[in-house]
Amino acid sequence: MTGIILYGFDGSTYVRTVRMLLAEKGAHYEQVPVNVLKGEPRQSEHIARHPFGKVPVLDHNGFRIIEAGAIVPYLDEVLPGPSFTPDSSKDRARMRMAMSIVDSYGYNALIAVAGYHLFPDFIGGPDEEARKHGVASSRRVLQELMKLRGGGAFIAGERPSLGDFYLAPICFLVSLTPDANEVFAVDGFARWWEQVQAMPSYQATAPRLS
Ligand SMILES: N[C@@H](CCC(=O)N[C@@H](CS)C(=O)NCC(=O)O)C(=O)O
Repeated sequence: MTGIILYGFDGSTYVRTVRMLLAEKGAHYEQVPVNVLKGEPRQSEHIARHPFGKVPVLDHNGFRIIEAGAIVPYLDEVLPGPSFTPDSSKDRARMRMAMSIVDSYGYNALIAVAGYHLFPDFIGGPDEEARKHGVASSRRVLQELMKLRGGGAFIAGERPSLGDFYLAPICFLVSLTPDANEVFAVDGFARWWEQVQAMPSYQATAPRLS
């Protein structure tokens, strides 16, 4: 028994990042499906876990961790199985750049596109200008992420890393939209996306969106 509780529903991209890693590690865990689209992260029960009202939250044998950028490196270190942190300093830097770029510039851009088509109410109603801006910003983010790769199959080398687990779930949501072709028409993206979609951990964590 690993003593892991993951708070957050399957539709959350950051929760899927954690789930992909847990799947790769073959770890058993309990999941409490705090639903973002129903506003559940902002209810007092969850604010007690995460004061900024976000998922994922992780509990490991009573040790509480918030923020995906802390959760996934922790799990990668403490769980047995293959490591998803590259051995070389340059590839580790690539992985960390990717995680930070997704956090700082990628998530909002890509979620503006996904949200416009898939959950407009959650992003304050469909806003055509915001969608167009989101498409342009998403392309810029994907261009930079594909450029920082050192020629490997994945973002930080020939094996998947935490950087790929950060980017893949949000790309999945965009892939369901009519803007996918335009957003994904970026040098190097098709090869990366093909490799990611073939990963069992990606396939095993596909959310059922109703
Ligand atoms: N900085 C946070 C971001 C997590 C995040 O944005 N989660 C989204 C779901 S993918 C969320 O909880 N949104 C709830 C809300 O904004 O109301 C992390 O790295 O964990």
